[in-house]
Amino acid sequence: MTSPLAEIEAKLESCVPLSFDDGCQLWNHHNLLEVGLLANRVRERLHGNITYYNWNLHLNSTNVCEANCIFCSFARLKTGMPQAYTMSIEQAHDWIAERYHPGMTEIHIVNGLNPDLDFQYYLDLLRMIRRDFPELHIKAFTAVEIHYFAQKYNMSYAAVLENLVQAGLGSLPGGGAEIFAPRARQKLCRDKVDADGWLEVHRAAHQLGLRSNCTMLYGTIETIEERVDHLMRLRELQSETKGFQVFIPLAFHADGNRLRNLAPPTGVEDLRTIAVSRLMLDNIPHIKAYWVMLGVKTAQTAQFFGANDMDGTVTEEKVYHMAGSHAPQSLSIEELKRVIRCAGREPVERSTTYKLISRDATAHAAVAEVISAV
Ligand code: V47
Repeated sequence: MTSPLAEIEAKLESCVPLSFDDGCQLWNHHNLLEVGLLANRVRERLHGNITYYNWNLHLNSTNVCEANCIFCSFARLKTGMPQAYTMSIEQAHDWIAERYHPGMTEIHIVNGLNPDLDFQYYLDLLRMIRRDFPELHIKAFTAVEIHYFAQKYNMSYAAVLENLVQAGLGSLPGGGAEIFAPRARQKLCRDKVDADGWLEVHRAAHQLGLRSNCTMLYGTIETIEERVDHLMRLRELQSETKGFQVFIPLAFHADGNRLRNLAPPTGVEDLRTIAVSRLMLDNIPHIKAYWVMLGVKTAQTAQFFGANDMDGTVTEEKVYHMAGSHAPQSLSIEELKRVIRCAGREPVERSTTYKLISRDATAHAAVAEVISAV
């Protein structure tokens, strides 16, 4: 008897992109291991035994946010509300200085949509980091924030991005995509830019030569069809611009937000989402199992279900910890390497844009050998 996944398998073997129906079938297929095996084959074809990580730091310089997203535990609607905060540039400097170590390569910045800040604040923030921490690549501001700046300060997306790049921006993170389908998006985050706008910001960034990441929030109220639609829309833009470097599925966390009565995604759903993403997004090179969001143990397992990246040391994360993540606040480089090795993969340090970072000649030779075998 032929396997129900035989047709999909044949397409994967001849590198034919999967269809909408294939995506739904993979999500509904009863046997997670069969789906995982297909995803792992693609993952190993692309990346061999390598799992990437980086040495990074997170900064959220304000959590004041006009958007009232019902899944969010991090934001506070107005300045002055309990737990609302906005760092001055000096405070942001000190926050980074307290956590910075020579050798770190990236700072990841995501903020609320704060009505009380002018554009100069963001330019000053970037300039301060470029001046005082020149080794850090600045991956900052989701497409939702870029759209907000464009509207509020009356500029085109390209003009916003060009100004930010001149001040030090290096690439865009993938947040704010949530779920593109209007039915779910209206309920989850009606104040945010819609799907077309989110995609248009990334298109504008790619046209300027910037690299960016992309995400999908899963496990709230979306249907399987809406997830597949989301992946296909990302794949479509990627076939046009080739600017996305990594896809990061983001599992819903329920503590402290208005969807707290929803049961969060289980481990099986987490692994299946990683696997289906790897299989559907044939033109996006990397799939990240973000350990803060999945927990270290599932992120390790995900390395055999399609993922080839764990994210980095992170160093104080707020968005997921305020929503109930029990993962540690940070992992050291040694811990990251250990958990990747224990998962049966070869840890390789990367820059934000997936350039190999080798801190000694032996590591360089070992990695060159692994890469040449792929
Ligand atoms: O945009 C917010 C999501 C995103 C919750 O680009 C939630 O490398 C689940 O985008 N449950 C921010 N998800 C995080 C993000 C990210 C993280 C790590 C790496 C990169 C990258 C990007 O987190 C938000 C939203 O989609 N989010 N609240 C929640 N309760």
